[in-house]
Amino acid sequence: MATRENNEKRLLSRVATSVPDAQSAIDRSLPEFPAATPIDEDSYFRLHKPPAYLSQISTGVASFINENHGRRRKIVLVTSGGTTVPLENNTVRFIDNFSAGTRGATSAEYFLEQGYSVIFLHREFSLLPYSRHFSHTTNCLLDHLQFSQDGERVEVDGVLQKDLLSVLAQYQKVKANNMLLLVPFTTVHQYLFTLKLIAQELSVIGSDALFYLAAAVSDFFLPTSRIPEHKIQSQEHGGKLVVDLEPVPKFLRRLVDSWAPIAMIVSFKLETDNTILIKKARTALERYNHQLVIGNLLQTRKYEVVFVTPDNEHWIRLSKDAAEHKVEIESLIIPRIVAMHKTWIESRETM
Ligand code: 9Z3
Repeated sequence: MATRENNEKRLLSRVATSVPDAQSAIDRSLPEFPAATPIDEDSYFRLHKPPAYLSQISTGVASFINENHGRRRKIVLVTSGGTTVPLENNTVRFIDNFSAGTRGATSAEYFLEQGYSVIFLHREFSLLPYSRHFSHTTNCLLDHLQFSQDGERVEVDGVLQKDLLSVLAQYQKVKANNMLLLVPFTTVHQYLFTLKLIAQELSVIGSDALFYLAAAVSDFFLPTSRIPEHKIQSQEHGGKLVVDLEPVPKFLRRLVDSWAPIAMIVSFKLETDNTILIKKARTALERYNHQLVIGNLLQTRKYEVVFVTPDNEHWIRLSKDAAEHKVEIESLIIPRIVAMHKTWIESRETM
């Protein structure tokens, strides 16, 4: 088992998504996309080249699913962090978004606590389960380390001792049981291809698979055929930078209809205007016909979310007291989803 885990790790550790693929510089053989027509999901995958490392990810993911499902564990794909849209092939500039991956990394921990195995599809260098507690902004580890009396060892100070003991115990248990697989992405293009691949691999476990799509996915992208190879020069086009983006294909439709038709799918809807949140979440649910949309506002996402299902809307809120005691809203979200997933699996069994 350890060898298999090492093998998965070795394969995935060679994948560096933030390094641009200079080989695939502008490909003029690709037809130009019509500006006004939305690019549908099929043509996106037909007209764009998959990332070169995808077969490595495929091997790692297949082995992880095989082992974990063999141990009768349910598997959740958690997506996390923001996708980028490169403006140049040798990427100097790109469009990004705010997400640090807090929702995804936190949720992954609560799924693991519930006995799920987790494939963590995350923006490279964004927050990770467990290590997130000691990032450079929260509890910078170096600030809590000190030399032992003999100066030969390093010790953790009293402030962090309790937290570190608890996080380390959970992390080591998860590692020893090979329950967490980290898969990186950087661009929206890499995200879409990797999501499709993992969904197809997960289809072998049917309703035991759960999708929890918390990544902040760009709504717009620049087709490969229009990305210049080199850094855009400031004197080009009269000194202006005019970016003409296409809408990202509605990949959720494909996920629900064909990549993972039997799995339970949870997506997030992010808005900043509270008057449209529920309406937008319900539209997404009706359009894609999946099981749950969790609506959240940028401003309050850490304290309240709304579960939108075909026949219900239900707010989950942290009380003031809970928020002050640093209770995480994901500790309320995940047990509810796990219960819904159980019902989903039972309903599929009786079909
Ligand atoms: C979310 O709404 C996540 O909860 C956040 C988490 C990105 C707000 P943080 O990383 O933030 O914890 O700071 N994710 C989904 C965002 C998204 O792109 N949704 C699409 C949409 O709104 C649908 S897939 O249309």
